[in-house]
Amino acid sequence: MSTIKFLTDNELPFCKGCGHARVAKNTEKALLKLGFDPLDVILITDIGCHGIIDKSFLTHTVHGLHGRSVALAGGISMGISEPGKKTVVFIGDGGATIGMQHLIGAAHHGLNMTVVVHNNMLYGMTGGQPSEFTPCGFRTPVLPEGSKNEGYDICKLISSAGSSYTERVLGIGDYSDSLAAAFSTKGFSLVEVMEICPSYGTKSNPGLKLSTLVKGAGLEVKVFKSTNKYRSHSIIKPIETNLLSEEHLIEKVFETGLKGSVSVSLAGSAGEGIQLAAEFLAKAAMKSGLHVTKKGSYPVTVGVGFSAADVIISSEPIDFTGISLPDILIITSSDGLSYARATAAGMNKGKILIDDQLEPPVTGAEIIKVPFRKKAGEKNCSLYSIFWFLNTFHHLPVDAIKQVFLENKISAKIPIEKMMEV
Ligand SMILES: Cc1ncc(C[n+]2csc(CCOP(=O)(O)OP(=O)(O)O)c2C)c(N)n1
Ligand code: SF4
Repeated sequence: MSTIKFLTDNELPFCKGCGHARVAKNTEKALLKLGFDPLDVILITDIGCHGIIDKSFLTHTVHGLHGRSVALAGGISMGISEPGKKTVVFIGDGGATIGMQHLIGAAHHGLNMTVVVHNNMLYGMTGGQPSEFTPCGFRTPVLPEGSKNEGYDICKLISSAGSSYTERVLGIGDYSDSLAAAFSTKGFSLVEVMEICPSYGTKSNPGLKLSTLVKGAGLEVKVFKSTNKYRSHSIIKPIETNLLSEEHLIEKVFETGLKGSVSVSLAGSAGEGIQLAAEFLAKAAMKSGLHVTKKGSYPVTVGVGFSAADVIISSEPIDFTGISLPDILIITSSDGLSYARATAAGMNKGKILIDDQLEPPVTGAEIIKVPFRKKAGEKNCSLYSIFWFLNTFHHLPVDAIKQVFLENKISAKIPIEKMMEV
């Protein structure tokens, strides 16, 4: 007997009798039948009761915004072109209502994934509001008189949009063969699992049987004929290279004596190269054999206002990418100063490197004024600040940042000597 498991031994997180638990168990059974390894499977869930299952799965898991799991899965499945990997989406009828265009688009373009719709005909997690899947007459706590509208027949919609395998099942007993049929279909497949939420659906509709409800709603329990098979000429082509391939590996070339980690926050203005400077620092650290994380923040109006980035470099693996208070805060403009003022106020140690034309913020950190803008101008002050930082404090070999700079086309425009001035 196989010792492979897809679910942890922890109790599943749903109310007693919730059909979502059966989906999880049938999914495990179907994946086992097909001989998958847990790390061959990427499970994408989103907001709702169905989504809290991801902590129980031993597969890769990604948790997205409500109704956006199919969109996330589209990117993931196109990025991972390795055969033998399986992208599975769990979504509720609420999420499918919100993200219906993603479902139709993914089916239409034959994106490689299986969507398992947990259709309990209401929004479970928020107390039983009706969704676009709620059948006529079905009562929910906020619709005690029963829905006056027909719900969507997602299987009809999706099979006509181009799904390669579409099936509706009643969410009782063993339906792992149906899931296995979908999981082993190339391109887009969908299984709609019909359920009644015990906490809201059953309470509002006492005595109602699932099969009676489904039949009464005119929803056929069957495999739906595909009206548009997976097309090799699909206008969206899978990405040829694998996002997980080693193609973009940055080789270690330099040595560093850094022990532990250093966190660097950069705060400046949009258009002044903050993200590029952070990227150069991150790459220089990678070339020095360190672990690195990099994160950028900027307003939705990307062309104006602040631009900020956090970089952690470390001799040890980094388990958390956030920086609440950095070891080094670099401020290159007044936008950056406004953005970083609260961070500076919280710092009781570390260093703040700030452009010498700015009034230093209130802080317990050491303030070092540097003529970033005067030396390099507004376009290059951020990049210069990174060179200045490494030239002065030597957390990384300066040759590492020089090499990153010279490998970038920016080096054709700026003489490296300019960056090296301290
Ligand atoms: C865009 C958006 N709208 C509304 C919400 C609030 N919300 C959180 S869970 C939920 C209900 C989820 O229902 P469903 O997707 O059917 O999953 P279930 O809980 O029934 O498994 C709602 C409306 C949200 N998080 N995001
Ligand atoms: S509220 Fe309903 S959908 Fe959510 S876990 Fe409980 S029974 Fe399941």
